[in-house]
Amino acid sequence: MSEYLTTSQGVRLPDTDHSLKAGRRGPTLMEDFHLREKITHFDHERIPERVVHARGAAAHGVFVSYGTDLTRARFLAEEGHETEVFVRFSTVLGSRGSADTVRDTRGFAVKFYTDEGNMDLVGNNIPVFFIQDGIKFPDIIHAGKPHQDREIPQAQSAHDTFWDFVSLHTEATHHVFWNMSDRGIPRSYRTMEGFGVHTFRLRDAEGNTHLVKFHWKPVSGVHSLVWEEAQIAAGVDPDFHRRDLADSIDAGAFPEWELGVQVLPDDGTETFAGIDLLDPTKLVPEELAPVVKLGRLTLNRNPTNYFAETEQVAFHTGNLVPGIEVTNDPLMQARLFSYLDTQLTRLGGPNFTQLPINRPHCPVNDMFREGMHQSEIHEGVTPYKPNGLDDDRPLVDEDDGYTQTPRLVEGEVGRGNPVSFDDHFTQAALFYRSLTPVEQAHVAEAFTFELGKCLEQTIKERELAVLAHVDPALASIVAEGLGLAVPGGIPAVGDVEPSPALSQVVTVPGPIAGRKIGVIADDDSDLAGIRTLRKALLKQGAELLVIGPRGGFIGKGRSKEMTQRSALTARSIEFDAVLVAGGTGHRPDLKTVILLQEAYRHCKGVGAWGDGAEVLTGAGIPADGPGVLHGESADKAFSTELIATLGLHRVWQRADDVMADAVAPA
Ligand code: HDE
Repeated sequence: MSEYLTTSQGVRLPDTDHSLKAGRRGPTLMEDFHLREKITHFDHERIPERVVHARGAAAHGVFVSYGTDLTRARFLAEEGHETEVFVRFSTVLGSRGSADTVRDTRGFAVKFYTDEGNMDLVGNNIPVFFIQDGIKFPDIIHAGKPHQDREIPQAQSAHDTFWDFVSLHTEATHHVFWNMSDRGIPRSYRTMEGFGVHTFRLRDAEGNTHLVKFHWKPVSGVHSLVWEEAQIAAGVDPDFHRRDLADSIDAGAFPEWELGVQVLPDDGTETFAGIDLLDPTKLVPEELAPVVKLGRLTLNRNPTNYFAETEQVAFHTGNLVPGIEVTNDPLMQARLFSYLDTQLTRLGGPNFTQLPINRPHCPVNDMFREGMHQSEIHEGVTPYKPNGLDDDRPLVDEDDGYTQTPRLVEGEVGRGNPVSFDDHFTQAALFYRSLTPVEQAHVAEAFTFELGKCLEQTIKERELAVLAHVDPALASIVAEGLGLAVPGGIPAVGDVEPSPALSQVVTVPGPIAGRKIGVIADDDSDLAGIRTLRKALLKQGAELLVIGPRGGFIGKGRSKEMTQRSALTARSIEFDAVLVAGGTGHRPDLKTVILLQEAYRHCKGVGAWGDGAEVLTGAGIPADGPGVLHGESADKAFSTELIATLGLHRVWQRADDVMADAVAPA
């Protein structure tokens, strides 16, 4: 890289601020090759955004294997084996500049640069999908994207075409329930589970096989936002998740996940406990097949250039290494075609695998030459096999090369699903009934909101009928919220065995690394208390931010503390808990009141030490409300209680008081 500014041809430039003109006030000359080159490059700086998953954020990291006998894939089989990875998270529906916190499925795509070639696990944060057959993908995406005429609404499903489609295409029901649950609005990428969705086949060195479902389990626990918070964030900080990911890596609070698999017998039936494993609208409850951990992923480095890395990275479900195979799931089969195909246009030709972010970290010899943007200068004259001119090189590896497990394929050619794909409602009911009451209330609220945004009455009525199939009680709450009648005479799913693993609500406090705690303070506040608290939180990897009455410093004499936020720049969504420091004397202004009330309403830890409690009372926060913390000082007892509250993520006991009305208005 030159120290001096140059043209693309390496010619040094004395001036890049003025174009070449005939006279100071004269016309610009064609002769100005620097102007023309600069503008031409600018004119072509955008590539087509991804048709889905356009909005994303990514990070580099490392995967360390725990070792397993299940597969011969070295990066999993060998204990302690380290593999570099690049992970891109995304929303599905929105354009590249849309907000992070919209209600949507999140992509969770992992590229393992293994020493046996690149392996991509292109998953989501939801374990099931809208469609059973890839041929329906354009339909669900066309329905979910903004309306054809006005191109609104951006990045959301709360509109007629989405609900028109899913209410008719009932195999989407299970996925829709996940989207309407808290899973549709994650707290951060750090607190999201990931799923491979499809059933995969693992093969060991002896040729033994198992069917598996991949899971990513976040070390920080699985947590979400509440809907109002997500909506506020979409306006106040559209980069909410992207910022959180980058900030936590910068701060050394590295996001971590454990990779695991549910192991299922490969007995030729491709069915487990009555569940068709080739149906991507079905999950296998963890209570029936526990997740066996295979290794740990740590994201420890931010990209240095968004375009070169996050935008140009190309994941492909067909990037597999020996020992990991796909199954006949018709959704996966279509994906195997789609990724490479879309990338040819998005990345301008067949050589995008040579881009630094896509290039394997092991030696490559694919015999491919030519094509747009070829950046290698190959040697030799024999990019073909067999050849006699180069001793028939490159060699083929008959022992360790990628092979598919032999499997018998026979059947009549035709279009249609097996009958085992017919039940669209039982697993939606399984999911819904496995949630705690507060999570169920969120689902009811989300359906009511989304259908409330639809204009066509018939669409609302049709979706209510779908809900009645799944759970009549839910259907009647939503119907009441919409002011419609509950559809009658619809056969509903009977008893199902709930799967507690599907709920996100925790009863034992989890880790709080990466969490943010806002402390409202002014010149009179107990700054020593703030420092003690900050130390205690830092030990847990959490960050304390001082919210002052203005920018700069607060405090008197020599004791000063920098304010990270002022009343104007602070909004509750940024914090996992909001406290008032002892000694804080100022009467709560409107912004402080809103800050505290939002935090309280969103069921976050709220509290004060010393006479800071008066600010809380002034903001209308009930002193004896659930999860309202009080301390004489910011001592150990206070920080211990705060850490435990944060570890539970939210004070859900409060939800009954503040949210019930929103679900079913009188
Ligand atoms: Fe994708 N999907 N998909 N998808 N998908 C793409 O590939 C597609 C599906 C997923 O961060 C595209 O390079 C079809 C399921 C993620 O770059 C495209 C079908 C799951 C990402 C494409 C599916 C996913 C994509 C868009 C039905 C979860 C973002 C640009 C057969 C298991 C990857 C691109 C990234 C991206 C097609 C279904 C996850 C068009 C045809 C199921 C995380 O090729």
